[in-house]
Amino acid sequence: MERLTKSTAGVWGLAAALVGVLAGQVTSIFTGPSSSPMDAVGGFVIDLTPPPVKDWAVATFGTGDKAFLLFVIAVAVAVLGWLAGILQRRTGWAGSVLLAGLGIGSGLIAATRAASSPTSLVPGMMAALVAVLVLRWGVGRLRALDGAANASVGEPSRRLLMIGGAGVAIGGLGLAAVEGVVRPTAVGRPPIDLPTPVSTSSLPPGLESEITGLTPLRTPIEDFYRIDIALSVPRREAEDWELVIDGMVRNPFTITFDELLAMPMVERDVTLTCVSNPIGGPYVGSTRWQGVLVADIIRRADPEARVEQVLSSGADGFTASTPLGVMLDGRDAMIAVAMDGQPLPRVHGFPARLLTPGLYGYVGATKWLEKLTLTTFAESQAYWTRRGWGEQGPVKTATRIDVPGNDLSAGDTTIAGIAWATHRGISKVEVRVDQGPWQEATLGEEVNADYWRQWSLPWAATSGTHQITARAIDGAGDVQTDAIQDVVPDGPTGYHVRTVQVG
Ligand SMILES: Nc1nc2c(c(=O)[nH]1)N[C@H]1C(S)=C(S)[C@@H](COP(=O)(O)O)O[C@H]1N2
Ligand SMILES: [Mo]
Repeated sequence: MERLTKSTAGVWGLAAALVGVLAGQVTSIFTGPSSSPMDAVGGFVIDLTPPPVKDWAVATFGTGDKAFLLFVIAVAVAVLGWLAGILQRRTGWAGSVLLAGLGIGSGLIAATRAASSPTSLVPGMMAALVAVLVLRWGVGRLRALDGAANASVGEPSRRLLMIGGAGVAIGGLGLAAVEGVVRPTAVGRPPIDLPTPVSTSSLPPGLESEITGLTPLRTPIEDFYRIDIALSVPRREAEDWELVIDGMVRNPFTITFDELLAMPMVERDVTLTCVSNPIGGPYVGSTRWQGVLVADIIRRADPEARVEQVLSSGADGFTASTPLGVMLDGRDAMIAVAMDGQPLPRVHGFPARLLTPGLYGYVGATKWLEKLTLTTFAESQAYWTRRGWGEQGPVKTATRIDVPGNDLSAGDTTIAGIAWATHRGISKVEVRVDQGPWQEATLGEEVNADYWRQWSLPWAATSGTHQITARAIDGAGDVQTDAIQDVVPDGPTGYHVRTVQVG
């Protein structure tokens, strides 16, 4: 009876690969999250993913796009492991070479990514070593058993298969456990003392107190959307954080977090949204931000006349190019250290991030901020600009209908939602039911031109299917365009239309 069948070898290879990944992930607990083989390879894949595929993933999986990517990588590792087992059985060496190559390859990727150090190589090497040892041991043993022609009548092959299976299961569970241990700590909010806010003015009361289902005027931080290219949340501590200001300046300098906190602070209520937020989508949030004006930092650096943009870099390798004019035109672009009166949560950029009112996040909201380089657009392109997105990203006028839901009964109800045209403000919102006339909605109190505005309109709903359409008019009197445009390359346009069934 042959014990080293093709499938036994395949299962062994798969187990070896997964145990190897597990060893790499565990090692990365000591060498830092950016050295995790899964995250490094994931980040590498994200960087290489063509924009249409990335858009598809975001549209299909939303913020779960990263979990989907990690799943795809895990499946790929399993398949390659299987293959390695079969190769090892046939040749006695090729499977080891394949697994070693995968592990070392992931180490090299980790070591060449932003935020890496030479030790980033270690988890990949460890993964390679463990995977090869497991593969060689298992396949070697089975071969030996096959070689001993009259081996016992017992069933070592089945036992070994079971060991292999257990290895896979333990590997999988271990991986899940490691993720579970490492990740939640990354989303917390380290305790730091913030200077007393300069203004303590409160927001006006929001319409949500009367209209259930309407987006609250201020987004609870735990509900604030998260979009970034970072597979594992960068962990930067306030004590060793530094911001480098360099480029075409007469006075390059570096400041520590304490020095930043000692500078004059401002507090502003600002709406932040993503260029990839589809019409009616969830990637928009509003809160109070506290920080230091970028203009103060720029003035201290003394820029040369040719500077056109500020290229900001985050710890995850992300960069954004913000037009210099926008940072100096009084809109109060800031290096934010707090949102909603609390230190930034890690997922939102702890300890400091950029925030530029009126621009999409990819152009002016770099999280885990590390560097500001004053330069020209020709000299350096930002992360998304290099991938085909617009160089400048002013936020387009948008309106979202929150209520009513899809199913309601005939009678008096309320149509309500939010509208934003950040930095231009919202002067009017109009609503239309089916092909009826545009009706002016009641607006919530204005917070400021950089903040979204709530709106509502009473509606006597009649039975049947209805289409509700909403549009906004910005502070300059410009009506939101109905031309439908996709999110690529500089943000979507078109009206949010909601179809409702009235019973
Ligand atoms: N370091 C870093 N900063 C980043 C990004 C990123 O990928 N990395 N994404 C940007 C994009 S596209 C958006 S929309 C905002 C989202 O900020 P939030 O996650 O705090 O809501 O962050 C911006 N800042
Ligand atoms: Mo974004």
